[in-house]
Amino acid sequence: MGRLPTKILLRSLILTSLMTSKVFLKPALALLNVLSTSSSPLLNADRNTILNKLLRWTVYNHFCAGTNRQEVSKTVAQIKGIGYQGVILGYSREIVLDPNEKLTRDESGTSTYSDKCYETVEEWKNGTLETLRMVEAGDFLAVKLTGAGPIAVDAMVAKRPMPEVLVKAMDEICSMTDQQGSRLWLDAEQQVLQTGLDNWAIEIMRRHNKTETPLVYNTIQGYLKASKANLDNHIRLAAQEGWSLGIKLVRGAYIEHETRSLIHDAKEETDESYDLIADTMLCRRMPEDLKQLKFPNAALFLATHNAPSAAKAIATHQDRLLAHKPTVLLECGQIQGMADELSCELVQNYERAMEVSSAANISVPKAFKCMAWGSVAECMQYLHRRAIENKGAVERTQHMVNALRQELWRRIIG
Ligand SMILES: Cc1cc2nc3c(=O)[nH]c(=O)nc-3n(C[C@H](O)[C@H](O)[C@H](O)COP(=O)(O)OP(=O)(O)OC[C@H]3O[C@@H](n4cnc5c(N)ncnc54)[C@H](O)[C@@H]3O)c2cc1C
Ligand SMILES: *[C@@H]1O[C@H](CO)[C@@H](O)[C@H](O)[C@H]1NC(C)=O
Ligand SMILES: *[C@@H]1O[C@H](CO)[C@@H](O)[C@H](O)[C@H]1NC(C)=O
Ligand SMILES: CC(=O)N[C@H]1CO[C@H](CO)[C@@H](O)[C@@H]1O
Repeated sequence: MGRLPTKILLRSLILTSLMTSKVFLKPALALLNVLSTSSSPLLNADRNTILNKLLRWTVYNHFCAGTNRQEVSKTVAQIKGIGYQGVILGYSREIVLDPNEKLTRDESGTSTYSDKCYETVEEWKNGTLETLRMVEAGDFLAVKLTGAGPIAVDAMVAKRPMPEVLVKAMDEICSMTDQQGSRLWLDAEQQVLQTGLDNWAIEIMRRHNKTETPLVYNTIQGYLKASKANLDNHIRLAAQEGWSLGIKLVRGAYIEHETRSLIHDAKEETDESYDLIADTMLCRRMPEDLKQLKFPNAALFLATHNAPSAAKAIATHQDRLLAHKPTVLLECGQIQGMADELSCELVQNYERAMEVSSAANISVPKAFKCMAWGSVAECMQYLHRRAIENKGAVERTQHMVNALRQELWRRIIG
């Protein structure tokens, strides 16, 4: 952690320490919940300047990349200065439409989406393209398809094919991303949306698979009982149809809002599921009934703060490379403001490996930091989710505090 600027180190230490305290976390979570759902102007962080400043100095600056292009560029430069090989940037804005504005009736009396709904798709596309321009070649764009509003959400829930207006928007986003030398991933959502979203993600990968390394990644949530079968389905389609498969693997962030029976009963089972999916990709294992097919071109992005999971996957990847066995491209990433001790270790391992080897056959994965941008009010939902996540990982948060403390002490005496 010697790489972190002292200012960031201090802010992280204070905030992360507070987050290990139940006395602080409980009211803070309640407050964030109110702030992220209230429609009162007084509680709107973009209108109430005192609230805005307060949030910025505390949680916002710790977890978010900035409110405009200038601020985001500064954060991205700082992150890369620490040594990360790249960033993943997402736009936090979630457009909420007045239900009365959603539908209009045409002459025949059938209701269709209003112009406002189509404008929302365009606004979302513009915001996503603006986000893309804030990152560089080698970086990722995080795309949240639900941000496109009711036209997207309704079709996703009903598991209908992607509406034409969205297909066009995604084609434009994908081709701009490709031109820039970046890649993109689709964030995973709750189950009511995810089946539809998986189908769309497959459709998008099918259309934009042109290169050996995928341009588009879909997210698989290891906490779901059906996640391995879902992965196998992705592998089967990619192998049969000849497109390259990008998988971003997470455990899953919606346990508190999800139908509990869909999720593994115990944390240990989620851990096993996560490691099995990573292993399947890294060892290029075809599903049992498709052994005659060749494993598709594929890449794995390991999105986790769990050190044992990261260590296992990295070891498997390395063993295979050293034994000259085929594997897939592996990269790792953590969220800004979280698990810095793991991130810094990954960065250091990468740099050490670079010293003795060339980039062409380096056997250590690149390390990324994932962040969101948007106005303070726009980021409240995102911040609320981060706080919930910290509540569920007090032990690891304590681990991060210890590492930060040690580093601060080293600087004081050294
Ligand atoms: C770069 C990045 C991108 C991400 N993008 C997304 C995304 O698009 N969609 C999304 O949903 N999440 C996303 N996440 C969040 C992720 O799903 C996890 O919530 C978070 O990373 C914590 O899991 P962990 O792997 O770090 O490990 P840990 O902290 O070891 O695991 C915590 C996770 O285990 C699972 N779990 C906890 N208790 C139980 C239990 N009793 N039974 C079963 N399972 C349990 C839950 O999934 C919980 O989040 C992302 C995370 C990262 C780092
Ligand atoms: C989106 O961007 C285009 C081109 O910059 C602009 O003409 C259009 O007005 C924007 N639309 C919305 C809804 O912001
Ligand atoms: C790196 O690759 C080159 C050729 O591709 C090979 O000759 C060399 O042995 C490799 N180095 C390591 C450390 O694997
Ligand atoms: C279905 C499809 O378009 N498949 C193409 C995917 O890309 C490879 C090249 O990487 C082509 O050979 C396939 O025809």
